[in-house]
Amino acid sequence: MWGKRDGFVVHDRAPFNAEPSRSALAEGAITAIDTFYSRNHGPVPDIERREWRLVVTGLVGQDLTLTFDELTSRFIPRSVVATLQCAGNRRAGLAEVREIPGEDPWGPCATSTAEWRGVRLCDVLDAAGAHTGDDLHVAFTAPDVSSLADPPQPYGSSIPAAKARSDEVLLAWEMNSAPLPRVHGGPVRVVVPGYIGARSVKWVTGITVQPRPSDNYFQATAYRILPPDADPDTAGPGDGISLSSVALNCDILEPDDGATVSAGPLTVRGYAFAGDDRGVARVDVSLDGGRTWCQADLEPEQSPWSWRLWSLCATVAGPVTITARAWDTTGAMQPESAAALWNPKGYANNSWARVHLHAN
Ligand SMILES: Nc1nc2c(c(=O)[nH]1)N[C@H]1C(S)=C(S)[C@@H](COP(=O)(O)O)O[C@H]1N2
Ligand SMILES: [Mo]
Repeated sequence: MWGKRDGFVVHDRAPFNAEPSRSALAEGAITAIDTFYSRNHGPVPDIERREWRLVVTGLVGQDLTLTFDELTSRFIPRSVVATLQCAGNRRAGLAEVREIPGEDPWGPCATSTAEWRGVRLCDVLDAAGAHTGDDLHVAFTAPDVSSLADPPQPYGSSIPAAKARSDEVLLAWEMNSAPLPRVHGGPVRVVVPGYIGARSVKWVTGITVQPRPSDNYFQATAYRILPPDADPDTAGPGDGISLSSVALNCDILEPDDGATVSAGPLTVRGYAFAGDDRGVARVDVSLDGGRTWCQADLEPEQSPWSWRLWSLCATVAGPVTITARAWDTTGAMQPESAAALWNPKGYANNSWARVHLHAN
């Protein structure tokens, strides 16, 4: 479906929600388009490039409407390698602690990395004479109507103006040098590197500069960390903690959880990602449940907005649990247990990664 390779884990067909297998995601630091996870809250729109329009409004000098040709020719294009990570990535680990009804049990592969090409959002804001001020917000709207929202509404979100004006935030029409596929937001999507995937609005058609965050359901009510005793069905706008930058995270991609491998040397591989203005500084791997640790080799940083793949050669025998944890450039480290992080919507599980295998 949607051009994804065999072996995809499809959580829902409509709306389409699917992640690659661990081994597929491990194939490269840039994720192939047929391997990139996809997260949708409604039907995938079908918009021709020549019909697409972008309207920039709100606190601007003058409303600005751009066609696809105008967007791509009036501003200087640039490319950014950036990782997208869904706030629901690794939710399955939280659901093991306590059930999370109504949300997909994403494994560790609701994250992928691409080279995005587009124009800087700040250049388009400037062309509209957008007001500046770090207390403002830039809201995005899209045409896909989600019946999962309460009440049903088109998808939308917002980011603070300071982030919106940062160089890395793009209006992108290419992914890995190919036209942006429909399922990933073609003709044009927002890419907000370092923030949860939910802010990278696909099929963007509206940008509004405003004094407050978006009141869209997916900004005001969903994608917020509620306290463990809250009822997510009665939570309303503004409840809980709004998610923005991605929490420091890592997981193991090879070997797969539950794998049987030959006893002896084994290469363990995975990813680590630190959101927004932090980087991955170190990844530790333990074969004894966290009593002792070895440092993994980090692949070179592709961009400040990208994950880092890591690997470690270990020697294994019998039943083994491999544990991994990352440290970021501020000296922060992932929390040990998913139990401590459990929240009713199952967001932002960044507890230590574990896979169990048998080596014989
Ligand atoms: N218009 C629109 N944009 C959207 C979504 C959506 O459902 N509709 N899902 C968001 C979420 S939660 C994520 S994680 C990313 C997923 O992007 P992808 O499908 O390209 O991987 O898109 C974001 N942008
Ligand atoms: Mo997401």
